[in-house]
Amino acid sequence: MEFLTAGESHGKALCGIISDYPSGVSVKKEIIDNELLRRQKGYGRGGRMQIEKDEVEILSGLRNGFTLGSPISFIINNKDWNNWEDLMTPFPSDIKIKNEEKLVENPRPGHADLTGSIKYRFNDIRNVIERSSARETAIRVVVGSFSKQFLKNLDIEIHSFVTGIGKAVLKDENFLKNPDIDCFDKADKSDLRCPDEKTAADMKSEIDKAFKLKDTLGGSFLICIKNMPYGIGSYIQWNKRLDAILSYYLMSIPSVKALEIGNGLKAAVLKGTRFHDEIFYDENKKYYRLTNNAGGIEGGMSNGEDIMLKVFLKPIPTTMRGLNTVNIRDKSRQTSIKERSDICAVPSASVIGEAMSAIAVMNAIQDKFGRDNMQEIIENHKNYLRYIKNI
Ligand code: EPS
Repeated sequence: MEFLTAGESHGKALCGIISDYPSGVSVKKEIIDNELLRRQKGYGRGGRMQIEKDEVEILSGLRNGFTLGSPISFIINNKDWNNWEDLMTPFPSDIKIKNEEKLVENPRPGHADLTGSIKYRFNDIRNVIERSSARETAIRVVVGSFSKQFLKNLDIEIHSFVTGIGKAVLKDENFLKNPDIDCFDKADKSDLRCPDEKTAADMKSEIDKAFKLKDTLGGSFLICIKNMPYGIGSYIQWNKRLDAILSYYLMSIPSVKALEIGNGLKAAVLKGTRFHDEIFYDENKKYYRLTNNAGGIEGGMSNGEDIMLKVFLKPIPTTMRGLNTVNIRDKSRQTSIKERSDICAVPSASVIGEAMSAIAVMNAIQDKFGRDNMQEIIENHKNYLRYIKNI
C-alpha cells in the first residue's frame, strides 16, 4: 500500500490518495472520523483546533462501504480557509490584498522556515510554513485508519499512550512493560492520553507552566502492537527489516527526534546474558519468552511478542517568547515570528504514531499474505497460523 498527501495548512482542503489497498475491506466513515477527533484532542493544543472539526470525504475507491481495490482518494476541508482565502488564493487574479505587506521574513529556529526558503527560493516564509505544518498529519490519520481497519480483520491491534511531557514522565513499570486493554482505555479517556492519573496531572501542570512562560514542550509516547504473527518483516534484505520500516514511518512524524525499540537504550549498557529474551517452550503456548527487551522484533522480524516502540518529540518550534533569528531579506537581527501554534502536541502525536505504525505494519503484512483481496489475505493468514500452531 502506498499513499500521498497534498494540501496547505490554510488552503481549501487537505487530500490523500491511497493505492494498492486490497478489495473487499469493510471501511466505516465514523471510525475514520473518530480517529480524526482523537488527533484533534489533547491538553495543550492551540486555537486552530477550536476552528476545525475534521471529517473525511471519500471521493473514490469505495462502494457501499467496501473497498474496490482501485485508488482511494479523499479530502478533509479546512474550515479556516474562509479566513485565509485572500492570502492563500491559487491564482493572482483573485488577490484582493497586497501580498508584499504580508511577507513572513523571520524564520523560526527548529522549524522548516529557513532551510525551506533557501532550498525552494522563497522570499516569503509563508510558502514553507503552509506545507511543513503538522496539519498534514490529519491525512496520515485517515490513511492509518484504513490500515487499522484492514489489520482488524487479522486481529492485529495498535495502541498508544503518552509516557512523558517535559519533566513529567510515567514511571510505572506495569504500564510500560505489559500494557493491557485497560491501560489503553484509560489513556483514551485522558486528555493527556496518559493512563496514570497522577502523572497526567503532573503533565498538565508542566503544560500550564510552559504556557505562562510563553514556551513549548515535547515529550514521548509508547506504541504497542498486539497479535503480530511470527515472521513479519525479514532479515534477507536490509530494507525488509521490520524495525527499519517502522522507524522510517515513525521518524517522518513532525517533531520526532528519537525512537527506542523495546529496551533499546539499556541494550547499550547491559551484558548479553541480561538483555536477550530467553526462549522457552510449552505444548500449549508453543515458544514463549519471559521478557521482551527486544520489543517484539529479532533479526528484523516480529517474534510473536508485543511490538513496543517509544517515540521522543522535541518541543514545538513556534514559541510565543521569540528566539533569536535573522531577517531573510535584510539580514538584520530579529525575534522569531509568533505564528499561532500549540504549546504541546504529544497526545496528538501518539495518535499519528498509531496511524504511521499501522501503515508500516500493513505493508509488511501485505508482503507476506498478499495485496489483492481481503478474503484471500484472511485465508493466507489463517493457513499460516495453522502452521505456527503445529510447530
Ligand atoms: C495543526 C494545525 C496548525 C497548527 C499545528 C498543527 O494550524 P495553525 O497553523 O492554523 O495554527 O496548530 O501545526 C504545528 C504545530 C506546526 O508546527 O506546524 C494541526 O491540524 O494539527
